[in-house]
Amino acid sequence: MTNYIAALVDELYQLGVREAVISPGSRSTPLSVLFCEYGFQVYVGIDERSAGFFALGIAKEKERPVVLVCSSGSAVAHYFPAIVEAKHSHVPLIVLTADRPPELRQVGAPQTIDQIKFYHDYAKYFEELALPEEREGMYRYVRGVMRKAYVSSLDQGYGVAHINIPLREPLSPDLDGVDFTAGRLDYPFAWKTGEKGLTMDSSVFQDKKGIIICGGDPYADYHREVLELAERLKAPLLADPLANFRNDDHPLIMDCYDAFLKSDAVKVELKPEFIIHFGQTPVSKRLQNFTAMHQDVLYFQVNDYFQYRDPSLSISRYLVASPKAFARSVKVHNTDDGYSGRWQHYQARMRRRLNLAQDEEELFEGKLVQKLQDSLPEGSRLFVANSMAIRDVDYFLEARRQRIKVLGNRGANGIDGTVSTALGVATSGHPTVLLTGDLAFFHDLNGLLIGKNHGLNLIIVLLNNNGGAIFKYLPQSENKYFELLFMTPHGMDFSGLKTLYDLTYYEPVDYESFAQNFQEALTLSGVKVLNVKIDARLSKELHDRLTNLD
Ligand SMILES: Cc1ncc(C[n+]2csc(CCOP(=O)(O)OP(=O)(O)O)c2C)c(N)n1
Repeated sequence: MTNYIAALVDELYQLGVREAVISPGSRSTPLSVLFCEYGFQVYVGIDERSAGFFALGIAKEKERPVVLVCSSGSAVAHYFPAIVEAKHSHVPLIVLTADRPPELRQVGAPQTIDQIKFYHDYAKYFEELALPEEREGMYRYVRGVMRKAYVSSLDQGYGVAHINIPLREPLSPDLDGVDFTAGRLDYPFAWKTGEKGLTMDSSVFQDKKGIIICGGDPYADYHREVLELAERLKAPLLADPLANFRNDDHPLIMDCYDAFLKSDAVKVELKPEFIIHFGQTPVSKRLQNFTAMHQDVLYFQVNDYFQYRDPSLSISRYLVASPKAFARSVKVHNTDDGYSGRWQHYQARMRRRLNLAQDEEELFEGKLVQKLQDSLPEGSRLFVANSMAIRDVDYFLEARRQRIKVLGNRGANGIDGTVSTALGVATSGHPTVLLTGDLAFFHDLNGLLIGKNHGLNLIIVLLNNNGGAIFKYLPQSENKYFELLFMTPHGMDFSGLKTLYDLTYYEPVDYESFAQNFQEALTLSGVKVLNVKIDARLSKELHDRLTNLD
């Protein structure tokens, strides 16, 4: 527990917090002792109500967040008046409340109340910490939580961040063995907003190898500026399918990195010195593994507002700034040192391999995505369901000069609401296609009624592998209950939808009939379903073969 809490304390100091106002108690022992040991300016207030207002006064004067630390139970409640004032007068506070571990909750343990989201909307940010664990990943995790608390207390109007901290006995930290550097990144996290973000010293990019990651963003208005930035920096631009950078065949645009970053040797060879990330967390899990592997890299995230997206626990700089303005503000021009060429080499090799899908005669998702890309009219919307559909688009939708918009629900990555969201997109009047697996489709069959009642035009390409085939790629595939609990085959005959929802229904049996049905569907109004039956076993084999470097 000692170094976990030490990392928390150190991170707050690195961020610029200097004062901690502590009220006495047992459960908060590791926090209070380690704030003292670190050398924070510690003040002690016995009554938490006064302590809260005292911290408020410091924060008003210093214009930086002040930490409050208290024990569990009613102590937490006494901060409330100061927190109310902090919310209404916009003063930054970081409130750390110690709590009992889960096994001591709701069992009549002393000094135990429900502290979860205790301050309701009076706190701008709440998070419950995990119980302390002494390992590197957890040190980085706890530092990440402190960053979110710190930035939340300052971003878009100052206010209160509340972190509830469960702690298990023994509670005394080991002061002989404490290491405050546990989990530190090579570059301490820094956060800049507005003007400051745009006037940062961009020489950090000068003559450095870097990559630009563009995650999904349905409202992105910065394609040109970011591509020009990539050109100036000679940085490969890793384009998530939902980022819509794949409407261009620019040589710096990478569109199949998920496949070639499978190789550890390639991950090592392509190590960058900086990363600039716009948009959401990319679909690619391997890209996350890549950033997690290179945590000593200067990793910038740039967004209009603070939304910490760091599942690989490696971000070192957060800039709250418009991506467009930020991209323009970086004036550095790098010379080509061959780094982007290495990416282009793997990109070309991988794309050649993925294109072998075109030789397949059996119906396979990869080739269907390629066929779909060839057939989508200009201006189309392609709404892609979660699970394998979005992964197949990530692999097989190549960057080319085209004007289509790819959308998906990657906020919570659910397989729910897929049909309804696609129908919502279709109200735009643009040709709209939904690419979905069968479980995601089934999950939202009800949604079809809105399409019928409102006369909406939507083509649904149903990749029907009779269940949740994504689980074939996961360790669950070895489980003896695999079919029952994960694959969940349903054997449903979707042709009944024809009469149920008065829609047009096709069952293409090969690529030729798929192309014909699709072309016809483009000319018809209403909802059209192309139920493409796929052999999940063969598909897995093809994925394994085609999405690996030869
Ligand atoms: C609402 C919701 N429930 C459960 C899940 C977990 N889940 C993720 S993928 C998946 C299977 C999806 O199957 P399908 O849509 O047929 O696509 P496939 O895996 O076959 O490509 C499930 C159940 C989820 N993401 N969202």
